[in-house]
Amino acid sequence: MKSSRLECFANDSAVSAPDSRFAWPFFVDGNPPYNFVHFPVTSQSALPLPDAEDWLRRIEYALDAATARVVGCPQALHEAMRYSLLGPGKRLRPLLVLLAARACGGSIEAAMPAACAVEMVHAYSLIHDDLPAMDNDDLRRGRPTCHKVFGEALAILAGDALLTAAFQVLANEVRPPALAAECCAVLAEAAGAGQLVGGQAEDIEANAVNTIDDLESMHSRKTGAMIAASLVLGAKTAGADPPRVEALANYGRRLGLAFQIVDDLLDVQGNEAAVGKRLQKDARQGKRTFPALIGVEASRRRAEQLVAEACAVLEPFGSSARELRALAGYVLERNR
Ligand code: GRG
Repeated sequence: MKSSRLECFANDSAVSAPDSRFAWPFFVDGNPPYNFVHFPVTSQSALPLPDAEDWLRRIEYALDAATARVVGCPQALHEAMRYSLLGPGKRLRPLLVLLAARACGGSIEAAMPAACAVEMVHAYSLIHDDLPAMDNDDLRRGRPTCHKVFGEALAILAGDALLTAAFQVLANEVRPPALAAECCAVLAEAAGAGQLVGGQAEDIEANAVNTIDDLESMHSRKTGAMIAASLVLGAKTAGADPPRVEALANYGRRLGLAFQIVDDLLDVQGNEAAVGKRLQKDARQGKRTFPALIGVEASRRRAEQLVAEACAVLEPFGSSARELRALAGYVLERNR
């Protein structure tokens, strides 16, 4: 029997490494850094992408490799970081990084450090959001939350470490260094006090959100900014020109808001086993949400409108953005 708390995703069958187009970060000093562990991706097959499993496996592999060894890291902290980072999430943000890079003619290999970085920041934000001082949740991605497994103090530190690791990956792995610095600045802005953290602060502040405009503004920062930043990072690693970067940011802002509206709808209408977290919490806490403010039907129409606008922005990209269009449809239809 395995003794590690990570046993829930360990799978002993070795799977060969993806092809050589995708080198980073599999080799350290010329050697594979660890025995490849294949994290299950079958539950994600609802993604409307050709080769969805292949995209996701590459992301899982890179996330695993990027955190396989952290020199000096105590074992319990390492396990807590990997428990949350490698748990069965949808990987929407890293996928957006890679698809944006593809839409701009870039390579997956060059975009992968940024894909890992956004998922690290996202995992940190989920750990901290679940803490007793914030949303006080016991279930995330269908499993006990990080603080329920590792304790509150270690969960806080695991979040801190993942946030820091995100910038380390960008700084070390994005080339050339000027582009790495630019990517750090993009991610810092999206994750910082004006966007993700600021949006979260507003969300927990009593009476900060009263109108639909307040709600859209708060969620644009809390949810939308990281989604838009994912697209910007993918575009930048592909060397896209400023109009293309801005078009993808625009797509991301609309998609991010639609994603949040669907999140609110899932809280009302979703299936807890599929969504993997406690539902009906918003209503119980009297939170301002899209369905609470404008009703279920109007919320769905608003999400559909945002997705249509997001897809319209992709017009200049032609067929190279077909996966991004498909992903926008998935955001509307998702059940988790
Ligand atoms: C603690 C700074 C800080 C921020 C927390 C992420 C977040 C901000 C709160 C999570 C609460 C929440 C339900 C937000 C709505 C949208 C959202 C970010 C959902 C979670 O993202 P998914 O659905 O999760 O992409 P997976 O698990 O699939 O990665």
